[in-house]
Amino acid sequence: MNGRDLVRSVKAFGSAGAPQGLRTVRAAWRRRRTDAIGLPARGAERARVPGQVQDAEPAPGGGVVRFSRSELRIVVAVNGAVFWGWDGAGPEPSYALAGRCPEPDPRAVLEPDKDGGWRVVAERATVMVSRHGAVEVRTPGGVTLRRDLPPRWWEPVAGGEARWMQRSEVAADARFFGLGGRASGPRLRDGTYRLWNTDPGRAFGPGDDPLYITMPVQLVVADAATHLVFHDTSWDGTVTLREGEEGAGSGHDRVGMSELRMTGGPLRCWVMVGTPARVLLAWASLTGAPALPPSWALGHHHARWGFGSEQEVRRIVAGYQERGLPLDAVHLDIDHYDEHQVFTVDQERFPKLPQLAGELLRDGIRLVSIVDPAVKAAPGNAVHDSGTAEDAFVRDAAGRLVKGVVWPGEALYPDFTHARVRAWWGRLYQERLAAGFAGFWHDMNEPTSFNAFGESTLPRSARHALEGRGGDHQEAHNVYALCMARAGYEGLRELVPGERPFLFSRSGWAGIQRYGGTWSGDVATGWPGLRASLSLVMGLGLCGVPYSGPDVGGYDGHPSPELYLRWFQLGAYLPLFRTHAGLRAGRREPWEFGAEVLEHARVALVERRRLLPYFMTLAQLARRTGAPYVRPLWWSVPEDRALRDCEDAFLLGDSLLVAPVLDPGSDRRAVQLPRGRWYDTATEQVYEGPGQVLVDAPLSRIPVLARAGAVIPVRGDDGGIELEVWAPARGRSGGGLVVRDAGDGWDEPEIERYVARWEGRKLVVQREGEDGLSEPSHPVRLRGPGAR
Ligand code: MIG
Repeated sequence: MNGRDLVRSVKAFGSAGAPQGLRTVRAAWRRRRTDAIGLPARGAERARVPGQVQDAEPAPGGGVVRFSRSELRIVVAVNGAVFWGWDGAGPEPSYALAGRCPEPDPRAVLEPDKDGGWRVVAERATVMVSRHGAVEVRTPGGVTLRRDLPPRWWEPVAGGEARWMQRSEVAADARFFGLGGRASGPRLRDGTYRLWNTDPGRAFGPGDDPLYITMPVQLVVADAATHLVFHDTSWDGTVTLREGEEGAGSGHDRVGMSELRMTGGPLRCWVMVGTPARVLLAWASLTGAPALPPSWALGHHHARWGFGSEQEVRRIVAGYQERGLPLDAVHLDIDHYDEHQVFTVDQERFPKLPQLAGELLRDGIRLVSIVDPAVKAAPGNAVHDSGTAEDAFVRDAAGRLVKGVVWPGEALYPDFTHARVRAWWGRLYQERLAAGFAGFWHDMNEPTSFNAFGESTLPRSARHALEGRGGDHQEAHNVYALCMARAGYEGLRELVPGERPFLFSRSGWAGIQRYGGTWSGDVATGWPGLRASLSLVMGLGLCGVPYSGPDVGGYDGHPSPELYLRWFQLGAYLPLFRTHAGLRAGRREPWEFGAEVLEHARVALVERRRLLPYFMTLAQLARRTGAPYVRPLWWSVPEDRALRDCEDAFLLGDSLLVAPVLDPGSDRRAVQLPRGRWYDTATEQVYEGPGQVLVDAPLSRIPVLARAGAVIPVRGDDGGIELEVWAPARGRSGGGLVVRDAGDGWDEPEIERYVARWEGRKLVVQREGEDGLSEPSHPVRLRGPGAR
């Protein structure tokens, strides 16, 4: 079967021709056969718990507590994060860590506790270990945030990887977030969430789980403190969550519960305690600062699967230009490949790609290319041949190449867990650069194979290098896309040292932010899909991945004009603002939905362009602090219960509150406001928080509120920065940061700090520097009634 046939016959890989039942049986059989050879049966198992405490041995930052059947290593690191690992597990090796494990904090010491237990007291958390191996994390004030019961292992009697289970209790008021990109969040309700990156094979909605990016990362928000816990294990597993319940009146509290079951890998975790901002800062210092996108990547992107030719790309670009609609990037999907083979161009339909790229660039528009990992299994194809020469492709336990089926037909999978393979792959981007591409869109990297093995990925017995340690797909699967992103990112850094790479990836794992962002995958067109796409962006942000966004309009089908517009209006305030859809879906250009939608979409596009300096500031702050651009309303007040449960609005940085319309037929919506004064940015109407208010949401716009006192960098008519200053309430002051765009290279831009305050009846805006206050470096525009 070649790629063109596939496109014709496969809508999604769930409908490849044969009846579903029969195909599943056949595929399951094939997989069993493959894994039967490569994976020995587990056979009988023995259960184990740590047993009684024996003794302990201090070491820098903590020490080792020995139990009769296991030992626990605890290290408090200098960034305030606490590590512990059972059975002697240490923090390294790890695919999540940005570099070496941070140094131990010498001030943290292991000391005996009551009842035969031990404890480590650190600046931000105390870790108590009971004599049976329960591990408790407390705030410095002594409030319990999390209590891990003694873990349990099941070991195959004949030897091999142990399965394990870790049950934890959290406060009755705690709420769970994170676990990667989840369609039903951002608040993770009671249920079981799987940790296995998965292409659902069709457009997904809120009920679909897992999706492309899973991570054993939980952010737990409770009155006493917020904590992030990361179980650094890439194996398949599940997390079962049950929120607690606070006793009303004299009733008893019921604690919240999280139960992690893993099919293998080390039982080790990191815990970070503090405010949400502190926790994300510690997380970024552990797993790496989010890559800073080039400024153009913060603009508007337009994609579709099936532009099909250079003429069509030109027609779309002209459509934007004739209507005066801002456009910053055009993405080419797999239909521009030759026979769906990655790192090739169909010369018939895209004969002069470099020339097209040059023309677009003169108008400030970049070309972005999709990059699929699987390589057509066809000798004579250059990528196949150079990969073969490098011995780059995944093999099975018997040493045979593992073949999957993807768009080019039978295909091989580079083993990105090998440094040499990553280096080879990274060099291939040279072909893309020569073709004129400026950015990269990694797809199908869960990795996906069309049902060739019963699940839509490689057989679990497939072998991987795992940086020389050796192992199989059970361990490598979840980090496959992370390693592919590393390959692309490092390759681009070598090929174009002067420019920040732009890449975003469908799949990923903890640490993917070091290399780029992501997008929501094939979100189903419909109002539930719109809601799911916001859930993914917020949830990923809380896992340390700040740059993402949905397929505006949804991936499949035909959105109604209203749905398209509401999605467009939301997308305009998300880090990745991209219209995109699948091969058979309806069009997604803003002018395809009637004159009214076009006018409103234009307003959203123009506003996005005006806000670019603010987006650049947020990108810079994300890199420096780990704080996502898109934040839940409770970001700086996690103890506010009403905000903690609010999922349909978000803060964009510190200054703006965005309340998208997520339901049809609305022209007003309720907004839960954090404390303080807020202005409707369209009408300047004043609202006072905390509390719920009703705000106008006509078809022409979604409500965007500015925090009183905010100083927001925006693009003025001449292209320079202006400061939009929203009047603080009388007697109060405000301020804001501006991080200027220093080009698309590596220069460190200056951070400008502004304060806004009343001097009598006059609103004064000044720049704060080391030697006092000075005139602002940009023109100031005062906003809010009574400000001028
Ligand atoms: O099997 O490249 O999520 O964005 O348009 C589908 C074609 C493969 C899935 C991606 C989607 C992309 C599509 N791809």
